[in-house]
Amino acid sequence: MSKFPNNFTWGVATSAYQIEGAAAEDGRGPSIWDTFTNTPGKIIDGSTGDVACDHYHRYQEDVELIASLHVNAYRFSVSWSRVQPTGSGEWNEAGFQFYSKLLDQLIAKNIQPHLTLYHWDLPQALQDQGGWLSRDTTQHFAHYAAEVARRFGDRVASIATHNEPWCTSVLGHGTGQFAPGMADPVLAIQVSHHLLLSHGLALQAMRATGTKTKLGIVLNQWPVTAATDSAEDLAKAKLEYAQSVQWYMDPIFKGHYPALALAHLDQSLLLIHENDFKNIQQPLDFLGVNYYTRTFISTEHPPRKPEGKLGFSDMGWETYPDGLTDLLVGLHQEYTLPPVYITENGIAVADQLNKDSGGIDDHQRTDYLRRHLDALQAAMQQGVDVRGYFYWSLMDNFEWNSGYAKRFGMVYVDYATQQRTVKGSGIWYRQFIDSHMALHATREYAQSKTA
Ligand code: IFM
Repeated sequence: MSKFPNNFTWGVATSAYQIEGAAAEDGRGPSIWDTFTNTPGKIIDGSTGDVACDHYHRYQEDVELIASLHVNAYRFSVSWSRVQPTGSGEWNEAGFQFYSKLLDQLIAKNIQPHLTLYHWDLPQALQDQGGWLSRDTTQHFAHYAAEVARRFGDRVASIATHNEPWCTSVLGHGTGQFAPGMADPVLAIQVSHHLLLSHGLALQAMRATGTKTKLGIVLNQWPVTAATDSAEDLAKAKLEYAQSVQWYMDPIFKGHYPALALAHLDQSLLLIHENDFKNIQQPLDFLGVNYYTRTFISTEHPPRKPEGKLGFSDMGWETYPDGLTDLLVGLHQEYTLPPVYITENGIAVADQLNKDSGGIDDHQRTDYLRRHLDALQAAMQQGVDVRGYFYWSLMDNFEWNSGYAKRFGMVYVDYATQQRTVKGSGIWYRQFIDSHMALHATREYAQSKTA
């Protein structure tokens, strides 16, 4: 039985570059992902986001699709270079119009829009000036944030500054798997600092507009499990948690970096200005948590692997719902959290369209979803103030360096025809939301009769 509160937010999520397409239309400037995908060898299937799900042209149909799932919220991101082609200077009115029409459509369907400002697609012009390695980018970001808040603040339920800054820092600058494709861990640390700073500056710039919308950030997080009780495994697991989770949480909630992580890096290489932490540690209206799996640490050679009792996704990620409970309860114990939203949670499955039935039986995804919703309830019962859940993703889309080879959607996309088909998991989610609503309606009715 659903123990989620009556006013719980039920949503699905996407991001601009992964679904929009229309890469060079109506004045959109190139972003670092356009450059990266057009660099041979970077994307597994050699694809780009030039067309993606063609959402730019099909947004009306897509809003109908969202509504058909009976969710009450939709999380999406704004492509910075669509609304400001060079990341500074001129605004592109056609770009703003697209999002404005999307918002109108969502609101008309009673779906709350949750907007993310940065889901990894930095305008290429800013990259040419140093990208996130340059402090100037933090100012440009704050300027962009304020403009979006001024224009859309009264129509969106929330604005998140960054999505998963860990990915921009580590995968974009530390390992080079993501745009802009730099592979230097020292640069990655500096980038993480600038991302955090830009978050704090953007929050202040948005608050200064007087917007009443809820402001926050979205972090990808995981609990870290040591493979054994050996001192080596335990120490490495602790360090990994400090470097990935606490590295972002501590500056935002405590105003400094975690000492353990600092002790493991050459601090002379990290440039921090006076007042940076003051700027970063801004009060948040919400924290977005993206959870997919835990991190498993083994110092043995070859390393031990998790048992994976519940299996692995098509990305090779272990299905580990208890990790969601552990993570949230751990965060709740360590920090004074604002209301939390699970802004992403989902699984890639090698879905096949059943030619006979025309449907997609993705029971592995349904099982993942059901178990994670149970895990979320368990965290809430232990006192974590969770206000909403967004499944990643609404539909199959461009999965970064995996191209179109991995499918996370509740809706199947046939990329040749752009036909969308709701998968079994989407039907299950709709029924789950319906029964949750019906339960509350029944409770309210019963209460009104006994009052
Ligand atoms: O597709 C991504 C999304 O853009 C950010 N979070 C993880 C998802 C799955 O890899």
